[in-house]
Amino acid sequence: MATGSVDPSQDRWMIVHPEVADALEHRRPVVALESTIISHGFPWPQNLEVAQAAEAVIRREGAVPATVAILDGVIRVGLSSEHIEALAQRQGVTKVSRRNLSLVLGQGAWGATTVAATMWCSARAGIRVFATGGIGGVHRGGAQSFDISADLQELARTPVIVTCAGAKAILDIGLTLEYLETHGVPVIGYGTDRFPGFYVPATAYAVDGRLDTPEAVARAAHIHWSLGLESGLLVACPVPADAALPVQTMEAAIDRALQAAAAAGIARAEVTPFLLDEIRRTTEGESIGTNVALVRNNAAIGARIAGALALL
Ligand code: PSU
Ligand code: MN
Repeated sequence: MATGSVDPSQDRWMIVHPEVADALEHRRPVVALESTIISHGFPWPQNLEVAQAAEAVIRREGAVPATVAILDGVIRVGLSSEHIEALAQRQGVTKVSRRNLSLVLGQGAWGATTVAATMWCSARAGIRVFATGGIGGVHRGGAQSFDISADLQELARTPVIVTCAGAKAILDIGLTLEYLETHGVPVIGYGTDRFPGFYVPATAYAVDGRLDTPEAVARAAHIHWSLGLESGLLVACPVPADAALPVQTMEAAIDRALQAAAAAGIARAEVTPFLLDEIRRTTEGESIGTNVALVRNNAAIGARIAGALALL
């Protein structure tokens, strides 16, 4: 399998944490985590709590967590707890996707990696599983605005399993799934036939296939990559029922957020953080508990999949 991974000790731009490097070398399960969720997805101090909770869940499931971020112009795959705390407290950290990765490294700056950038870094380090909250997608009105997250292109070209709770309803879920279909990305429903809706366990849209166990997902990925298909696989995990939000609450909040974004002329990389922030404000933080619960759930499932993958 072509992984694009390089010898970490030879790498000028990427430092793999020794614990992560050791696990990879001995084929023990590793799960990557993104950092945009820390710098732009949650406010302080919940951002620190969710980052620590995701790592703890992965450890409890017997895998090694590797949070990915850029510190002082170097990609870090695996952060110390001091690094995580420093990142969570820091203001003005650049949101980094594939397009601006080299620019932020060249500046010696700090950067928070999106799903796209985290996938790319994971593959380069040899990590096969990555857990997040929700992926980016095609925004509502995307056919006109061309606002399509780079996360979708990355899923199309980078061989990493991504566990998520679906994509937020701020997006056009139908167009997002059309895009993934065109680009050959398997969309797997983890214990569900329907694509999950982030705050809610299900949307009206069907997945490509339902798989009910970590072993089944690992096997699907193994077959996919054995064939030489180079894309990622999206594993969509419904938010646990007891943490889900009422659909009406969310739809109303989303409509208000979209109107506010249009009124303020928000565009490009600011769109997603702006909408998430608006929703958080207008649901008076109610969405945060749901968001934390689904990240933990995706981290646990990711760790189990990594464990199953390590046995193949
Ligand atoms: N969805 C969330 N929370 C997030 C994001 C998405 O519920 O924090 C972040 C992820 O890092 C994702 C990014 O990769 O937003 C997508 O941004 P854009 O739409 O600009 O590609
Ligand atoms: Mn965008």
